[in-house]
Parts: sequence; structure tokens; C-alpha cells
Amino acid sequence: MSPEHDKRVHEIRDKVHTGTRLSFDDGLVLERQADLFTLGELANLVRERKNGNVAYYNVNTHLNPTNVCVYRCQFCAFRADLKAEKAYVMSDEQILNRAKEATSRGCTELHIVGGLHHLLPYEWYRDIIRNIHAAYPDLHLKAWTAVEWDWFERLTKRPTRELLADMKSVGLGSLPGGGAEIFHPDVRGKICDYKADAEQWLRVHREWHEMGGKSNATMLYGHIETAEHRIDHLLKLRNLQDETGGFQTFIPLAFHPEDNALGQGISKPSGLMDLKMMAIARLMLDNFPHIKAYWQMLGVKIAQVAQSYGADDIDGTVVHETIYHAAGSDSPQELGVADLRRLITEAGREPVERDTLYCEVVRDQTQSARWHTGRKLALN
Ligand code: V47
Ligand code: SF4
Repeated sequence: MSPEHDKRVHEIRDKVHTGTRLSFDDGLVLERQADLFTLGELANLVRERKNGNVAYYNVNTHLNPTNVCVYRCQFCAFRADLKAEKAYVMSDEQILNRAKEATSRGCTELHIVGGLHHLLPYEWYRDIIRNIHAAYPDLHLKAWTAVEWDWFERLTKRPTRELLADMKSVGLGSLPGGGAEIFHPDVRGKICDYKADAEQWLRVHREWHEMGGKSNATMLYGHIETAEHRIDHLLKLRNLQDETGGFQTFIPLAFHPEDNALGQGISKPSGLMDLKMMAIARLMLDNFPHIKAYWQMLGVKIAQVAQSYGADDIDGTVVHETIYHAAGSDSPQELGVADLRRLITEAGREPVERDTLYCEVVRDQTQSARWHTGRKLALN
């Protein structure tokens, strides 16, 4: 490293120690010049400042009610054309059975996302929330990405604010962070043209936050984007969080190249890239309480090590994950609570079960009953 480069990394180190916000240029220096040890050391400092020694997990299940999608995102191995052999639409009974299974397994959360079906009306999506909530009111429904909300607006010609309020009134709990991909139009136009752009994605989250709702955010990295695109993406999220404070968690998503058009000639991001992204996200997103190492996407081993590179969350038991497995993820379909707790403990952290809104969940010895202590655990 040249003395000039060294100086810049030292300046950033000082900023992190004094809690000074990092700039776009600082982000590029971290991307291009900082070694992994420095990134880990600095990200860990921020991680422990915000979340102490705790690492969170939750007990959840995924539900993807249809894979039929009008869009053709270049990275998506999950979607199907309307008449394709692999196309499916779950029946009301199958959907309720998934919620029943989730409840009997002690889940606190159902993560619901899917395709934008050519023929199904908004009411079909709303009734999924209404029916599950009516039957299983204790299950938190984290549902529909901003891309889906934007689609609902196009379908109904009603403003998203109204649709969000409508679905909240029948049981919507929070919004997941999907669909963000890379905000920059130079990349977005190439990998997921036509679907909600950066402005629309951010608008949906802003409106939800203004209604008092919480949501997550993601970034899909390791394909055709550059360091500038990634830092730009993080700063757009940081700006919105300054305005609303409604984001809980940021989840960096590593691109899986199998069975999708974008993946031709691109290899899966390395472990080093995964840890770098985790650490840089922790350092740039100084106003996000949590950074999640989603084990389904990173693999169990990197998700575990990531708990020392800025992450304070490993996501949940998951079950029924289809989006990454369609694109070549070789992670197991499910991890039990004991596995998650062991991974976290081995990483030197204290495992804490959380609900979707980061309140601690305490269970009895049979693991069947649970109490929300209401204790919010993030330090800031
Ligand atoms: O938006 C699709 C990504 C996302 C591929 O909010 C791919 O708690 C890699 O957002 N390779 C959906 N990624 C998943 C998501 C998520 C996951 C876990 C937790 C939360 C949360 C949100 O999956 C999509 C897209 O960025 N994706 N295909 C692929 N081939
Ligand atoms: Fe459709 Fe979502 Fe896949 Fe894009 S990522 S094609 S919006 S299912």
C-alpha cells in the first residue's frame, strides 16, 4: 500500500473510532484499499458498540405463494412464465397449511414473497394476509417486497399508501427487504429492467415508515456492479434511514449464478468478498441498528464468521426456501434452533431469539410456549 493509501485508511480508522460518518469516498477507499483484517476490526467495533456481544436469530418459515412472474429479472432462477411446466400457484388450503405448520413448529414469523402473477388481482395477495392473520394472529406476517407493492399500485391504480394501510388493517406486520438489487440505473436497467426503480422502491419504504411500520433492506452484490454502485446503494439507504428511522436490518445478498441468464460466465462471490461486503455495510450504514448474515445465502460457515465482521444477526430456521436454492445454493433447507444457537455460541457470541421487531423471545423448556419480554435489545 502506498503511503497516501495508508493515510486514507488511517483517517477512516479515526473516523470510526470517533463515530464520525463515512463519506462516499471513504466507502470507495474501504472497497479498494482496506485489507480484510482492518475492515473486520473496524466493523466489529461498530457492531459491538450497537449490539454488544449479542447475535440474534429467529424462528421463521418462508412462503412463496406463486412463482409466476410478469418480470424477467436476469438473476432470477425462481420465476416461471404463466404456462411453464414449473409454474405454480398455491391454493388457499396449501397456504393455510403452511401457516399451520409454521405455528406448530413454534415460528414467530412467516416471510411471504413471490412472483407478480399476470392474472391474479391485488385481492388475492391481500386475502393471503387476511386469511393467515385471521387463523393464526400470533404469527408476524413480513410480506411483499417494494417491487410487489409497486405492482399492486399498477394493478389497482390506487396509491401504495392506501394499499399499505389496507393490508395493515387485515394483518400485515412488516415489509421484507427484497427487490432492492442495485439501485443505480446503469445496473438496474441491465439486470431487472421494468420493475420498480430505486425511487419507487425507496418511496414504498418511506410511506410504510411514515405509517409507523418497520422494514428491511437488501443489496444484491457480486455480479456486474462496481464498487461505486454498491456505495451509492448503501448511501441511498442511509439517507432514507436518516429521514424515517424505519429500517431495522440490512441484508447483503451474494449473487448465486446458477440457472439464470446473468450468471453466465460469473462465479459466485468468494468468502472474502462476502466478509468485505458485510463489514463495509456495517461501517457505511451507521444508522441501521442491525446487519444480517443470511445463512441460507452465504452458507453456514461464512454466516458464522460474519458475526465478527459486522453482522449481529443470522436470520432464522427458514424452511421452504426456494429463491436461492433455485439459483444453486447448497445450504441446508433448514437449521434447527439448537444448530443456530451452537453456531452463534461457537462464534463467541450470546445467542438471543428475537421476534421480527427485535424484541427478545423467551421460551419454556419444552420450547412450545413463548413470551415476548418486550425488551428491545439494540443499544442504539
Ligand atoms: O430481491 C434472487 C435475491 C431477494 C437471486 O427482509 C438472488 O429479512 C442471489 O430479499 N442470487 C429476495 N440472490 C430475498 C430477500 C430476503 C432474504 C432474507 C431475508 C430478508 C428480510 C429478505 O433474493 C431478491 C433478490 O435480490 N435473489 N435471485 C440469485 N440468483
Ligand atoms: Fe419476478 Fe422477483 Fe424473480 Fe424479478 S426477482 S423475476 S420480480 S420473482
